[in-house]
Amino acid sequence: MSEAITNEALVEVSYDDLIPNNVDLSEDKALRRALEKWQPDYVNWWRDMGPDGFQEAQVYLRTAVGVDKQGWAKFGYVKMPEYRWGILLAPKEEGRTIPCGKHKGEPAWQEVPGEYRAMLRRLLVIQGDTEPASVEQQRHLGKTCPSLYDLRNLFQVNVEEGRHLWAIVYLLQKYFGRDGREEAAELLNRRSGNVDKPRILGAFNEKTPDWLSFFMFTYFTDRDGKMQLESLAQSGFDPLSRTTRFMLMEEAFHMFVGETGVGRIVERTCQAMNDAGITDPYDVEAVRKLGVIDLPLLQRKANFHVSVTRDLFGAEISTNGANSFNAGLKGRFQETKIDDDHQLLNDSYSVLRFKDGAFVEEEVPALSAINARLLDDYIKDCQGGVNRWNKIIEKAGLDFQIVQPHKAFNRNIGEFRDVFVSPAGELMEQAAFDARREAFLPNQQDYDFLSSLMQPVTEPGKYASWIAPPKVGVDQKTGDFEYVKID
Ligand code: BYC
Ligand code: FE
Ligand code: FE
Repeated sequence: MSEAITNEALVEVSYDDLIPNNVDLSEDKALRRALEKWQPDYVNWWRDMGPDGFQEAQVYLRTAVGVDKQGWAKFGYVKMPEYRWGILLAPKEEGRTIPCGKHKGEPAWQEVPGEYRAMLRRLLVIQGDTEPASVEQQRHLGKTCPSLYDLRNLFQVNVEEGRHLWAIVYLLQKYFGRDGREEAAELLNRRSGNVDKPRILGAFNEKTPDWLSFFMFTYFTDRDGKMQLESLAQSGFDPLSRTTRFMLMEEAFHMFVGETGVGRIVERTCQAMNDAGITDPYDVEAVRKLGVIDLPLLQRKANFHVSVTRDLFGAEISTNGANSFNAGLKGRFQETKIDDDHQLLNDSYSVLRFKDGAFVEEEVPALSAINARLLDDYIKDCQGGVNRWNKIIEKAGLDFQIVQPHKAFNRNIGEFRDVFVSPAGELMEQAAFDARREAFLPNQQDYDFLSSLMQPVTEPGKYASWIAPPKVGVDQKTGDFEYVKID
């Protein structure tokens, strides 16, 4: 088939042209050989598991060919399998030192410290695994896009997650020899949602069945990406710090897609309700008849995505977390801006726990609460966009607020894994929770309704009934720009 030919053709091309990079790829023979072996498998994976039905489409994408202002945002039409997945690291900071843990103040490592090799590899593999997983989760969405603008944004997110995988594979292959190459191969072998070879973390095996899920995912779950990358950007292993600092620039766009996506849905719903004279947000039947998404359903979706994403922070109190921080492999959110000794041997941190049938705030050793603290920072970071969604509802004169559920709601990892609480935080018996589950989390009727709304709109400048147009186009393009040429 033509795929094999394409792959060979790609391998023939100069790697400097094919893979924009600032890591002297052309000078590093061993690394080039490893990447040349991995790249055709990657392209095959992309063709099998990437966006279904759009491999030949011309998509108006941004490609990063350098880390400076000129190289960072080059727009143009490209077929996704031919996207140039650059390997780009943030510029080296001369004299950078390890910001935290027991090696604080020592020069940042330019090579893998032997004693932490296994720990570091595990962090890289977990991070790397999420990137292709999200592409797999989103691969069917193109067929039901609400507009060409949204379709293009989906694909931009997808190719950047693909590039994030490249970024991690670069680190594995350059610094971890044979086992790095094996892990790089495994990253292409696991599959989201597959019972035999699932992706590593829970949330990345969930389905992303509709566009509301996609927007909630990019708002809430890509934000876990942001927080974890922020924590790895503090790493004493300098190549990891530089890699993740560049990834964070792309992450901002993913969260923008999520925030504005949900915001445009909220806007459209409020507008349709006002036009129809509906004032009760809970008059769901009337609202759904307008072909828009009712606000209580948005809340249930948020409850789901928020709780599943909080599990990605690991157990609140965690030896793994303590060890990685103490080793200087990862730091806290904005570590260098925190005013303390950055070693935390004598500090404590207050963690919400469930003990003897009640919630209590307990002071625990700060080192063991590294995950708890990042989760707290994440919850704060989530609130801004939620407030902006609520502003839209308030401006429309409707009485409704989207809220983040209680920390213990619907958790499968950590302190609250065995507790049943409502989104508002009331303790419940399991039976009572199960009886209310359909009010707390998206139910079958919700999914059926959403699925009925998911009809593709591919005429330039047109939008599905349930979402408002964006305020501005991509790259200053105007309303009817053809972001994706499908034929
Ligand atoms: N599901 O001490 P524990 C992104 C495992 S998202 C399944 O509780 P630890 C992106 C854990 O692996 C960012 N298993 O937690 C977003 C361990 O297993 P082992 C991804 C889980 O290790 C959108 C055991 O439970 N990056 O980039 O301190 C689109 C006990 O672990 C889960 C990272 O996460 C779970 N939810 O913290 C695209 C950064 N939670 O080793 C991309 C790298 C825990 O005993 N990873 N376990 O078999 C880490 O820093 C840490 O591994 C975690 C967990 C924060 C994930
Ligand atoms: Fe990513
Ligand atoms: Fe992302």
